[in-house]
Amino acid sequence: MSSTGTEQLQALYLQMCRIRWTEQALALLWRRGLASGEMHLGIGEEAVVAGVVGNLDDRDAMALDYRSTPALVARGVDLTSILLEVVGSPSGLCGGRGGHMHLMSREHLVAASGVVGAPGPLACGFGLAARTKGKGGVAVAFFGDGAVNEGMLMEALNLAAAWRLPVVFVCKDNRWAVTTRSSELTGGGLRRRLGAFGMPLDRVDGRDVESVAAAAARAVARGRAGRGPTVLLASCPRPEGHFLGDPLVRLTSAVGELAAEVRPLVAELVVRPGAPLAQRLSAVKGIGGKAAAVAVHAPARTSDPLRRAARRLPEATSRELAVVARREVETALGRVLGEAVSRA
Ligand SMILES: Cc1ncc(C[n+]2csc(CCOP(=O)(O)OP(=O)(O)O)c2C)c(N)n1
Repeated sequence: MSSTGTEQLQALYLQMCRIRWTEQALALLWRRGLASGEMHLGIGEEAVVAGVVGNLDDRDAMALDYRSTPALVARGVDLTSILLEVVGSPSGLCGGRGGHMHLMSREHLVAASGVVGAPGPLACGFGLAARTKGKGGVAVAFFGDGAVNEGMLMEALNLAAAWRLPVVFVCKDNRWAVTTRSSELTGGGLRRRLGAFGMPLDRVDGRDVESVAAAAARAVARGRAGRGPTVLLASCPRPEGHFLGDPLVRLTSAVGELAAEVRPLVAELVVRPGAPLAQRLSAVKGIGGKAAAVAVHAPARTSDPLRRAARRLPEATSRELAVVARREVETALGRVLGEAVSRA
């Protein structure tokens, strides 16, 4: 690997570690009951996010989904202000009003939405603004595979293609939309659907940060040169499932933990009146089938994007970078926990 290549990989790995520890800090805040609502983490998406965002500069904008914290971290948004926002502090990034799903930073030109598919139209707006400014800026939209079944995303792809907007559409494909396999509800298939608007589509292994960074560099260069939008289709399994405490993941990985919760449901199977037994059994079979699919498609430890990147670096270097990132996140977390205690 050239020395520039090594430096780039080191920078990307540091960013991925920052993202991972921040997501773990969010998990800790949520488990302690300090962050309300569901918690959607981006663990597993580190390589996609670091690889894409590493190609952006101050001219560029990002439209994010509800797994937005990784991209905010990679963009350089202050870690403490992100964590404070998630615990609802008035000193948080959005004054404590956004929660983890609706984060934004005007200064960094980033905005997230809990509405599936919304990053598409938002990125078109950002892209149009960038083109109007004429400084070569691009916009990036991050969304999941389930979002391709939202009309507004299809319209955004069409508009970007028709107007040759400088937008990079990044589909993070984990193959699931909450509890449904995307392949079961995406007519025509993901790749053909995303590639149907006449713009280039680059398929990448979303666990390999260098492949993502190279593909994103090509897509961003096209946008900057006024050659229009690109789609990046990045596969990236997520070990935590849809949200923290995902029952399907727990069903397959922590059976003992769930036994107490499942027992009353089993008892309900024979309670009358209610649906016919055959119908009830068929529902149970459906849940079992989904759990089996989750087990079959569970990401292997070897597919962890951080491990993959670390293996490409000298061991001492990767360890050192991981420590740097951990310290940064621990400092931010310490401040947030301190504030939470003094507010309580
Ligand atoms: C317009 C809209 N419809 C439905 C939902 C409920 N919902 C939240 S996440 C989700 C699945 C999205 O799956 P995918 O796009 O693959 O993203 P992932 O959560 O896997 O990252 C759905 C249907 C929503 N938030 N917005």
